[in-house]
Amino acid sequence: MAQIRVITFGTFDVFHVGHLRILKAAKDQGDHLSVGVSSDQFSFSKKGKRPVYAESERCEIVRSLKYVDDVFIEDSFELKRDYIIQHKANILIMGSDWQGKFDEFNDICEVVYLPRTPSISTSAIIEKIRE
Ligand code: C2G
Repeated sequence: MAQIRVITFGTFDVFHVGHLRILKAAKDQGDHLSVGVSSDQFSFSKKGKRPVYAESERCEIVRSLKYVDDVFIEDSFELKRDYIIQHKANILIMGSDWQGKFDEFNDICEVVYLPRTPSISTSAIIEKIRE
């Protein structure tokens, strides 16, 4: 049977268990997982602040995970269709905070939104450290 290829995207800044769980859940949907890690510039344009960890460090962390087969830099929303095609993805996984946002790609792959891990986020961790 043909390999099922999964793709997902994220900033993965100050890597935490919510990130880990969605990557595991994404891999569980198929055989091969490609992860697009937001560039520092794209991340700034999405969130209005620079990530704590540089893109090279965020890529290094994500690449080292046993669930992850391939890592690349995500530069923009506009390129998402190209990334899905380049990586031959059959399924796009995103957390439920993106519910409905990527339904336009249903013509080239299955788009699945998985529940977020409650009560954990990079911003909450940064806030906690600040206190
Ligand atoms: N996530 C999660 N549970 C959390 C926090 C995050 O499941 N408690 C998931 C998000 O839903 C997302 C992934 O982890 O699917 C990465 O989250 P972020 O690093 O916040 O990614 P984001 O900046 O939202 O980038 O083009 C889409 C973007 O690249 C998504």
